[in-house]
Amino acid sequence: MIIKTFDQVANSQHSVKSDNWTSFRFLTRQDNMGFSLHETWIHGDTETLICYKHHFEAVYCIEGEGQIELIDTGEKYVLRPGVMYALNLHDAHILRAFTKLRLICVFNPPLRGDEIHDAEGAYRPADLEEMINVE
Ligand code: 9YT
Repeated sequence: MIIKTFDQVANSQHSVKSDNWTSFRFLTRQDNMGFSLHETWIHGDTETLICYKHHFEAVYCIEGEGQIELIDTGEKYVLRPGVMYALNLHDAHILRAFTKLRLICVFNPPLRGDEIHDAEGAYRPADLEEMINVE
């Protein structure tokens, strides 16, 4: 069994701060669960363009008010506690946080734990990460 507390994760290299968000990665690739599990805080009054080309992500909102806008269709969805969205089509979207959002995020394949978004709002594919680590 694996048990980790928020404080342990927050004080580790698996706590990652970006311009618009801070992500606490409770489970990462090294835990060999087949997915990673994060608590992510999206900073209030921010807009983030995201397109996870190489990953699937499910997101469950537990705090805050926001909105997701799909780039392809312009559709907008309310984000508030109790709402889950899953990016099953690698959907390009804008994540708007009207207040600080607390989100529980699951990634498949799992993140290594220290990633931040590239210019396109994506993380590198896992196999590329492994090649870089071998070099
Ligand atoms: C909802 C979302 O994708 N936010 C960006 C950060 C990411 N979820 C992460 O790595 O925790």
